[in-house]
Amino acid sequence: MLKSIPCTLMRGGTSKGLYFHERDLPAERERRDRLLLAAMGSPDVRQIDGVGGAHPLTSKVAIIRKSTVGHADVDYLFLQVVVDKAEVSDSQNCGNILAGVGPWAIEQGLVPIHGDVTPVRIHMLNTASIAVAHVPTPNGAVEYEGEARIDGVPGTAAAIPLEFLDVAGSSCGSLLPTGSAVDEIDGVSVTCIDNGMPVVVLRAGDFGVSGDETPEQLESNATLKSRIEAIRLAVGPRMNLGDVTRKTVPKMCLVSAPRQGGAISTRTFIPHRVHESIGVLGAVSVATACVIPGSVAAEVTKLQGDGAAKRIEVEHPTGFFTVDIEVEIDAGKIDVRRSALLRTARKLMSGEVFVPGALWSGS
Ligand code: NQM
Repeated sequence: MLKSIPCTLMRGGTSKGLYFHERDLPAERERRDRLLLAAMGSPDVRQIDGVGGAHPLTSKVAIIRKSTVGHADVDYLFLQVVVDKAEVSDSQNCGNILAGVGPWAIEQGLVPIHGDVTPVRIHMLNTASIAVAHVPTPNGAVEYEGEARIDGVPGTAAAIPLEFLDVAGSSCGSLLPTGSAVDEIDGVSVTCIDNGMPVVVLRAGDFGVSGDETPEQLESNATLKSRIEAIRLAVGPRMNLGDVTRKTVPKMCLVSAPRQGGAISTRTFIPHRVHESIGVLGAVSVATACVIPGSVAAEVTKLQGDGAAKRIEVEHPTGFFTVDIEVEIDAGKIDVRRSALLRTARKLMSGEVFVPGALWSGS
């Protein structure tokens, strides 16, 4: 008999996924992952026998509970359910799915409403770091509708500002995990950076592309993909990520000079499909690379203003991603003071997802 598991389908930023309360899933990881694969319909490129959307950006899971640490309201574990392989990865965080965590936690009664905007402190388990989501709660309820627009999502919705407090080096141990702003790998200059997401910044021109190709054009370039994957596998251990063959990090970001009046143009492999826009923490990492002298990003970026606090418009295939960062650089020491940005989210459906009963009972 099919087994039902309570969950909510939500759009978080430019991603979509299932949001679960931790208590509704088995604690044992293998059993939990088998159930999530079945819920999403993986492994299958079409995810036809599940609710996944047949793309990494729509095959995501958030598992949430009341926080076990004093300085947060809720704990959030992000899981990437791989579309075409029987793999569920916790090797990365996701700042887009994060946008739905605050509204979900309030509606589940995990966080009380505080006036018109309720701050929700979220302990992100994948990277042991804290984000604060400012969730609109006028009239004592979460408001999803509003006038904020984010590129990559049609229409408008209520703004959910997100602030990251301590994400620098949260996956790799330090902001510049190789100890350098630029390294040579396979004859190519790369910047390895982790301001919330491990990213390898590469010059598009070094790969014979301009950097304003569509995701489809880049994905159909087999030579480009294999060169980028070879660099990814080589830098993984140098970024303290170990063997990254089966990991979804580091992300590989081709950068070039901005074309639309922003600070930098990006095309990001995540790491095998090309992002339709750019990941949240991926954008924060790239924006941070823009202000680090000598980095591959700094060479092509066009920055406004001189102060430590900057608004950086990261261009991507479907528009701009605006990141506010404050980075202090003193005698070579880099101190990331603040990273913040705007997302929106929408509750799409709440109910139960059905999975084969045998998977639930573990037989
Ligand atoms: O970088 C896609 C996304 C992401 C991750 C990816 C993300 C982030 O757009 O914080 O949001 O890079 O796999 O959802």
